[in-house]
Amino acid sequence: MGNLPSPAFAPRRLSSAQRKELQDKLGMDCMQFYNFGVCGETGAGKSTLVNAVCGYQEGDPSAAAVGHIGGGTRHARAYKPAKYPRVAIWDMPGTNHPDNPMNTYFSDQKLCAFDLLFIVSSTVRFTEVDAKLALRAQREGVPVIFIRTQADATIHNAYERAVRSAAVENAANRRTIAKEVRKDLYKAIVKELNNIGMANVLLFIVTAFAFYEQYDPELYPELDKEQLLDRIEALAETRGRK
Ligand SMILES: Nc1nc2c(ncn2[C@@H]2O[C@H](COP(=O)(O)OP(=O)(O)O)[C@@H](O)[C@H]2O)c(=O)[nH]1
Ligand SMILES: [Mg+2]
Repeated sequence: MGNLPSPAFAPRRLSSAQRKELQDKLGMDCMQFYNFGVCGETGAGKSTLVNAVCGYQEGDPSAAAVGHIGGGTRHARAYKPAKYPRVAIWDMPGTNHPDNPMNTYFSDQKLCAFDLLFIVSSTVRFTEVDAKLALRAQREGVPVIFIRTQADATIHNAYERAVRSAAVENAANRRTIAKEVRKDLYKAIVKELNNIGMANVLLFIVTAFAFYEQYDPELYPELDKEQLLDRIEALAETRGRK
């Protein structure tokens, strides 16, 4: 499903005055960096995913704060992973935050200036706000990729259910269950995306924990980790070319 989002050159959409304003107000460099915006509800797992992509370990002073109940990220903030020199990945405020009214979120957060938006969810359903945001982004020419994160929890639940019903006997079957869960999630989310008129967008199913070297592949299967990182790298490289 989905094609490579065309490497839209966001700066073309912006006047030099707008670029200057973005630089001055947000510290956003539209010329040298490929700016990814990570959007979604508070609690979806945006900050955790930003840290995972950047390779920040728990407690790293550079890392985005995680799990701030009720608060969450109030202002957009850029993180620059050392391994991708042209990438700025922005942890955006929750799309359901009371301080961020949904009908002005797109313009308030200057989403037009981003090269690509990730819409992150930890459930099968995307909220109305996220769906609207994605549609608006498409209309404005900003490519969107959907990410279903926290899939490890879904896999764990399915595994526990299977163990209780004696459908599995040993941990080796966890991999089989992970594959089935991924397939089911994919199917269910693609259906959802079709329902909201977003057929033909990319979807990645991930767990943030699999981005770390010390992860246990039995507990946290890789899922679409490599595909997501490859995509980030490939898109960011387009920024370096004339
Ligand atoms: N099991 C699991 N938990 C996660 C994952 N990603 C995030 N979480 C947890 O979900 C909660 C919310 O994550 P956070 O990154 O703060 O969400 P945000 O509000 O969207 O930035 C935290 O308790 C995280 O530890 C994941 O991939 N797997
Ligand atoms: Mg956050």
